[in-house]
Amino acid sequence: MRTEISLDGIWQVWIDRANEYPSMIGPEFEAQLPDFLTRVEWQKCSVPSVWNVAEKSLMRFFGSAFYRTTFTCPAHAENSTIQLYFGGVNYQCVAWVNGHFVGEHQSGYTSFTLDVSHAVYSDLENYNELVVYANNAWEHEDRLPWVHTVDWFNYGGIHRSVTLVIVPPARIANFTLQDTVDFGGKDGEVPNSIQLQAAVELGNNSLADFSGSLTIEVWDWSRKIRIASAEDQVSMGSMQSASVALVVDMGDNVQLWGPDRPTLYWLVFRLWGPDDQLCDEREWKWGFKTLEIRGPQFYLNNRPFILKGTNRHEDHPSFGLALPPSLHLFDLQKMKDANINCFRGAHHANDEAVLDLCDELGLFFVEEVPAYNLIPADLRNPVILETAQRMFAEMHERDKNHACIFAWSLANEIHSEAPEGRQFLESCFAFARNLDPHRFLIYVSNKHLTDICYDLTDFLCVNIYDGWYSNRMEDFVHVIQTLREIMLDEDRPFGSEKPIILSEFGAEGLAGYRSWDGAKWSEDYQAELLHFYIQKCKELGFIAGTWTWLFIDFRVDLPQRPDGRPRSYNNKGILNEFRLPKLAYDAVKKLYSEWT
Ligand code: ADA
Repeated sequence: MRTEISLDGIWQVWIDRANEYPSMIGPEFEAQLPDFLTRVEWQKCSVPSVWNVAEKSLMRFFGSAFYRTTFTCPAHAENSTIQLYFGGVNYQCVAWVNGHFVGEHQSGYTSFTLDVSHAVYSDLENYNELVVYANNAWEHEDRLPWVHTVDWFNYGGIHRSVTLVIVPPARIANFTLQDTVDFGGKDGEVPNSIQLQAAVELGNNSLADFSGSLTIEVWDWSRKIRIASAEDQVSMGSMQSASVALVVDMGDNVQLWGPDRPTLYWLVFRLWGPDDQLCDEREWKWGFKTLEIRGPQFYLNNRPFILKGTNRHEDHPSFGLALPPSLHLFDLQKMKDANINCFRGAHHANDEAVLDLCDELGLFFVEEVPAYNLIPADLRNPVILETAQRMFAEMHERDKNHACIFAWSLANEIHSEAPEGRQFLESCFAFARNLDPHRFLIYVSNKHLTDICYDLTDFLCVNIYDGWYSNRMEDFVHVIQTLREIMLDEDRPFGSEKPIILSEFGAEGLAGYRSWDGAKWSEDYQAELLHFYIQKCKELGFIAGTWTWLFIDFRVDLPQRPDGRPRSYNNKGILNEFRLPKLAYDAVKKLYSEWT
């Protein structure tokens, strides 16, 4: 049977302070490994963690580190595939098990799996030694977003969980879920029918042929009852795979998922062998819903829906990027308390725990590829395009079955007013649409009236900082109204009428700085600006939602802009970095509670 064993805990680490191993090292390093392991002086560290918060000298260390731990395989792992699953390493990762190279991966925020079957000890009771190399250097042209300065911190290390996975020979390799909630074109909140489709990929990693069956059960865990099921026969040759499409008619005893009532159903997939022995089992929590765009509005489960949102970076002074699940829960609960129903993970794939919590709490999540602030030279670079597409594919593969996903965002503030931006986005949209024909695809723009790509996106996401970096806060209204007029008047340059949301707007509010005259940098000014923007959007009547920038203050690394980022922090959070509320938190909470 499938087994997952967490390897999180206290590991050993050696920081390459002298930059002896500055870049990609691969299989050839194997020969040096035994000497290396005895030569260097190891320290204790936690995994997950980032080295930057461990000590002052490492805060701005951008380079390499080696991690080391040991693990045992359970006895029943014979004939199984043995994998190591990494939740996230920033940025480049190379791994060895018992001195044997087992693989490498490059991407700061997406998860990956390495097959280590060939390297673990055969008796499976011995201690196995795992060595991991991580490098977050800046100088590589193909490392998104680190191709140039970005407005968040380049933390380094194994910043998410590591798990040992024992996969049985006959396995449920993958599944992709889709539901059909049919209201029959009528108003009302009760659908005529609900159907679940599951495209399941199976594998037979043994020398014998496989014949058996695949079942799916849908459980209402609150009532402890099974409410639907389906099954199909399966046969696979030795070392072959198979695809099975299961369709489950759910009848009418299903509650739909949404922020007000995030009802999840427990799906249990089982693969049975010829004499009904259980070979493999996978479980998932699924929320049934229907999301539509009708002209300038979103519809959730057949009712108009307004995105009352924010943005969030994964950051904390004590944890850096490696936030524990309890802190994710704290943040997301404070969002719910502020009547927030959606947020964008700025500007990259988040920890899986975040999406699980969004499913459970009823928060829509927008997940983004870190194609950030790319300039025309970047956008012409085929290596960067390939990296962005690979990152989308990895993000989508991991998170495609979450009820909370509202949209996939393919870029943020790239030069989408330039032909190179158009070319880049056309390629990214085509690539993403091919992998995901159903969910909303967007990019986030700050090019306002000069943007030439709005016809590509399912809805407009506009970043505006009038009243902070330039102009007066009132000036944003003209931009939004003009966008709307262009959309309606000039033979649909956007392709069609579509929702417009304000995806970023805000002001720096230094926590604790109060001002009788509402001076900039004060909490008072920040609250006033957010209040003005949200209130105006409500009055305009055609804005489909707002995502304030942003939820928490976060660490940045812009030494060339010390005046622009006091404390080396971006202070536009409505909470400070220790999650204490500013005046703006209460302002947003009140405005969102009144926006119906
Ligand atoms: C941009 C960018 C954000 C942040 C913000 C700001 O819109 O998308 O990452 O840098 O500006 O605070 O200026």
